[in-house]
This record gives sequence, structure tokens and C-alpha cells, in this order.
Amino acid sequence: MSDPTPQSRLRRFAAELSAEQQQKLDSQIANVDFEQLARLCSVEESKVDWSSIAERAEPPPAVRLGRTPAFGDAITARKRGEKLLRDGKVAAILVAGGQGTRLGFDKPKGLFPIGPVSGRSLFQIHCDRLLAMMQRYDVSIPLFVMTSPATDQETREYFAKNNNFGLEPAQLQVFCQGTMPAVDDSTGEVLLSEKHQIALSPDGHGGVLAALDNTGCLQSAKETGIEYFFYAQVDNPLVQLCDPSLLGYHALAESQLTTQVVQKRFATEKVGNVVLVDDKVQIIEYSDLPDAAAEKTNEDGSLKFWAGNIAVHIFNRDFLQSVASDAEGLPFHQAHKKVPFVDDSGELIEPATPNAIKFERFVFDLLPMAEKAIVVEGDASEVFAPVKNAEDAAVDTASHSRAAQVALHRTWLTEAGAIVPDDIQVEIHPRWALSSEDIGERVQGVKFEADTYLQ
Ligand code: UD2
Repeated sequence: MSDPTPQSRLRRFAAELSAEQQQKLDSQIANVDFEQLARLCSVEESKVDWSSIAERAEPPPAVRLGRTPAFGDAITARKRGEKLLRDGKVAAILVAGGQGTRLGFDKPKGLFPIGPVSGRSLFQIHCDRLLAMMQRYDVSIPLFVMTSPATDQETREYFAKNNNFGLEPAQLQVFCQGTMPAVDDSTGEVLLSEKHQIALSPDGHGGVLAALDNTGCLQSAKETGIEYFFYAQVDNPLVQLCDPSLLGYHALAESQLTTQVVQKRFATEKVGNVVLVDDKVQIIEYSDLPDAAAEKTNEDGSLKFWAGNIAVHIFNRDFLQSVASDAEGLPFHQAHKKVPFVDDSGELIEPATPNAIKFERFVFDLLPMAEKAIVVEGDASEVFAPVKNAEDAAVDTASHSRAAQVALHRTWLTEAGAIVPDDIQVEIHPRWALSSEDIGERVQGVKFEADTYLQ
């Protein structure tokens, strides 16, 4: 009897399966790249020596708030970005494949109601802004939404039920990222989550590249003249999607990959650290940066590693295409996790300790692959209020995010001459104003007496 192959092992319960179940399992097996898995499992992920990398790390060269970079001033950048938008060269990507486990929300996170007065969902807030930008620049800005098998169907149904929030069919492309099997951490064998189902997980937000390529989105973007992708995570309602200034700095600097960062609130904030190592801009994830390095300060007491990654990037389409065409593409990271599996007796085992390896790609591994990458600082109060955690957490809950949205819009209104008492909630639809400059005299001397949604 020859040794069982990985495929035959996965079919060990075939006799108990219906024809439909066997078919489903067969198509999953056909989608697994067993050679790639064997390669990944053989090279025990070279334990990256983050301490030595942190030793060599320096803060990144960045366009700091209020400073003028050599390659162009803020006005020139703004105008250049507006031209890119008007010329139809820009598209937006929202990654929304993660399961909002930390949030305790049982639907895809994009459906989460986060508008402080309107109750608009994360998806709607992003679409409203995009539509307002299209109106402002008289252009179509295609939106690519990445889902995963865990979020795809509900996301598509949600957009359909809401008439794509006003986006034309050609302006919305929902595409599903790939998955990777979980393998047993000692044998490397692919796990079954059910007798007819491989234990599959989304392949990480870095899966966006292979998914854009495999679904033809990169090609269709090229055919429609898209040269720049503005990338963001669905969980941040403050992101200034397709911000013309950021686009302008990206173009003026002839950057292939631009990353927006914010001054970290504290040394161990759960954001990636954007650093320069061996002359390459890269990110040391919060979980990989030794506390001692994170706590380092400059003479003035500010953090040495100040640049927090908020996962807002601008990618040149041709840069993405060049990496996508590279056989290896983005590296896989291995995570040691608890993954329920069916054992040889057919029983479902819920492990008490990590028993499996999951494989994920990170989008920020693109940074060191870029010949030219720049970093631009944004003001966290204007661009970053992610919804990550359930209400009992200290940071990044829905309440924190709603409060940040209200604080920003209150500032806009008071700067325009309105009186907004601290106990009054205000929310501004981008159609009413995309920024404080858009407000003009409309609220001069107006006292807001009740919670207000300006739209
Ligand atoms: C991410 C970044 C962190 C910082 C922070 C800002 C990583 C590993 N960390 O932390 O540096 O920028 O965000 O808020 O990137 N997603 C997918 N498919 C996947 C996995 C994730 O679409 O397979 C999406 C997910 O829907 C979410 C985003 O990527 O919108 C971030 O996911 P995460 O929760 O893994 O990363 P997080 O928030 O811990």
C-alpha cells in the first residue's frame, strides 16, 4: 500500500459524503497548492530577528505636518492631486475581508453603523465620500471592495439592497480574496474543519494583490486608464479617501508607494511602526517591535519611532502589476493559532492551545519592494478613528470613533463661526462639505441647539 497522498488523506471520509459534499471537497482540494504549502512548511519561517532590525531602524524620511518637502509645497501638491482625479487616473480600494471578531459584531465590519448622528455604516460613509469626490471633480472614481469568503455574500447583498449607495455598477467592483489552508503545526498536514471541508482562512490583506490580479481587476483598471490606487481599510471612517494632497505628494515625489502615517499616541500603540531600515521604508508591526525600542525617545521627549501605520497607501498600478507578475509575490507570514479540526476518528476537536499554522500575506510587505516610497504625516484627529474593539476596550471602540468624528466636524463648524455646545452631536455628510474649507458662511453665528446631521 503506497503512502497516502495529501489529497487522499483529505478524502478519508469520502464514503460518508454525499455526491455534493464530495464535489465541494474535490474543488477545494483542486484549489490547494500543495507544493507551495510544502515549501512554506519546510522553511520553518526564518524567525525574523526583529530586535536586530529595530537596532538598525531609523525614523522614516517623512513629509511632516506643516512642513514643505523639497519636491513641492502643499498648494502644488493639492492641485496636482486634483488633476489626477479629474483625469480619471485614480481608483479606491477598501479591504473588508476580515471578520470583526474583536468587535463582537456578527456581520461583515463594513455593515457596522458608525455615523454618530446618521447611523450610517462604514461602507456607506466611504461611498458617500467617494460620490462627493466624483461630483466635485466631475469624474468616475472606481471603488474596489475586497471581501473574503467570510464576508463576501453578505457584503454583496448589502450593497445590492442599498442600490450600491448610489454608485453606478461600473463604479463598484466587489472581489473576493484568496484563502489558505491551515496545517497541523507538527505534521504540516492540511486540516479538515468538517469531513467534507478543508480548514480555510482568508490569506491576509496582502492577498489583495493576488486577488486584484486573478480577478482581472488590475487589467480592467489599466484598460480604464487607472494609474493610482488609493488603498484603505474599511474599519476607519475618518480616512480621507482619495485625498488630493496625498495623491499630489505621491505624484510630485514620483513615488511608487506612499504611506500615510500619524504620530503614535503612545509607544506601544497597536499600529505598525513605519521605519527606515537599510535605506528601505518598511513596517515593524506593533507585535514585533520590542518594548525597549518602542519606548525610545528623542531629546525633546518625542518618540523615536513616532510614525504609526494607519494602513492608508497609494500604489502605482504598474508597481502592483510588476509585483503581482513576480512568481513569489508577497511573502507569507505564519501564525500559530487554535484551529478546530476533524481527527481520524471523524470527531471535531476544539483545541485548547494553538495546534495549527495559518498563512497570511501583509500588504505592507510591499513597502520594501518599492524603489521609491515616501511617507506623509496626517493629523490623527482628521484621518484616523478605527473601529476595532468592543465597547469595554480602552481604545478604538465604536464610541471612540463616533466621538472623533463629532470632534472633527464640531471643529469645522466652530472655525466657520458656529456655536456647537459640547453636549451637541454634529455630523457632516461629505455632500454638504468635504472639508472645513467647503463650509463658507453657511453657519456663521448659528447656535446648534440639538444633535444635527448636515447633509
Ligand atoms: C492593522 C495593521 C496595523 C495598523 C492598523 C490600523 C496589520 C497586520 N496591522 O492592524 O499596522 O495599520 O491596522 O488600523 O496590517 N483584512 C482583509 N483580509 C484579511 C485580513 C484583514 O481584508 O485576510 C482587512 C480587515 O477587514 C481590516 C484590515 O484588513 O479592514 C485590518 O485587519 P487586521 O484586523 O488584521 O489588522 P489590525 O487592525 O490588527
